Amino acid sequence: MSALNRVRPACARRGLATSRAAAQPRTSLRALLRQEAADHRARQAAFGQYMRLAPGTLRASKPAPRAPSLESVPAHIARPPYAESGTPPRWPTRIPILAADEVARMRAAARIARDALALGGRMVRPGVTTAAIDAAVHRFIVAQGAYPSCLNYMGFPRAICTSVNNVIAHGIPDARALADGDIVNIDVTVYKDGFHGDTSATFAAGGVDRRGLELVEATREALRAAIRACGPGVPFAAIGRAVEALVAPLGYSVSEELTGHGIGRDFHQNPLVYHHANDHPGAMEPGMAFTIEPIVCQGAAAGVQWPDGWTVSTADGGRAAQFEHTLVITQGGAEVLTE
Ligand SMILES: [Co+2]
Repeated sequence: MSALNRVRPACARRGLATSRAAAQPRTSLRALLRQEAADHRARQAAFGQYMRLAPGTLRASKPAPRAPSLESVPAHIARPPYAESGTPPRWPTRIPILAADEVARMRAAARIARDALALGGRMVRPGVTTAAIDAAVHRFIVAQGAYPSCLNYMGFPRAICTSVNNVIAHGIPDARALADGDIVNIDVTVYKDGFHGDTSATFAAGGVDRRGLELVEATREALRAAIRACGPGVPFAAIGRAVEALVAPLGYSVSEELTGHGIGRDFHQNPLVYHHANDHPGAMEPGMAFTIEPIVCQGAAAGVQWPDGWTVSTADGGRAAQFEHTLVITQGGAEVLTE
C-alpha cells in the first residue's frame, strides 16, 4: 500500500460531470452527452480500449460500507497496534536500522505477502470479483498465522487493495466482476511476528490491449531499474531518477501523490520514497527497509479521491499500473524481501 502524500477529493475538482452540470445550469443534457461522447472517443484514441471506472460504475454492485471484520482473524494471531482502533502509531522521525534477526523476521512476513499476492494474481480473470480475490487472500494470510495489514489500517475495510484500469491506488475490493481487458493491481501487506512485508503487482484479466500491456511491462521494468539502483550510500533520489529515465521517454507520467515508504515494525514510516525525478535529501544505509512502488500513468498522474475516502483514480481517465517490493539495504546492495 502506498503512503498518501496529497490527493484532492473528487468533489473539490472542477470538470467532473456533477460539478460541470452545477456550474453550467443552462447547458442542455444533449450538449453534455455530446461532449461526453467526444471526450470518450478522444480518451480511447489516446489511452486504448478499456472500461473506465467511476464511483457510479460500482453503485449497483457495491456492498454497503461496513466496519472491518476483525472476527475473520483468529484470536491467536498477533495484530498490529491499529487493528482495533484503526489509528496507526505516529511515524518515528528517524529511519530505523534493522538488526539481522529483525530482517529475518521481516523476511518471513514478506514471503507470506509474496505468496498471497501470487495466489491473488492466479485468480485474476474475467468474471471474478475483486471481493472474491480479497476473501481468498485473506483466508490464505490468516492460515499462515499472519494478519492482513490493510485490514482496519486507518479504517480500510478489506485485507487487500485492488485497483482496476484508471484507478491509481487503494481501490476497495467489491462485487464488480473483472471485465475482459481489465488490468488490476493487487496490493498485499502482511504482519507477522512484529513486522510488515508489502508487495503489489498488476495483472491482466483476459485480453488486454497493446497499450495496456505496454504500460504494465514498462512499470514492471521501472521497479526493476529502481531496485538495481539501490545500495548503501545511494541517495533516495536515485529511485525517482531510475523510474523517470525509463518511463518518461515512453510518454508516461509518475504519480507524485502516492509514494513508497519505510516499513518494518510499522506499516508506513520514514522515509517517503518518491518515484518521480526529485532532489529530496537522504541516503540509504545498511539495515534500512522500505518499499519501492512506482505508479505509472498513461496520461497525467494527477489523482482524484472517490467519496469512499480511499479509491484514487486518474483525473484524466487514463490507466495506471503499479508494482511494489519491500527491500532492505545490505552491505553490498539490496535484498528484495518480497521476491
Ligand atoms: Co506500500
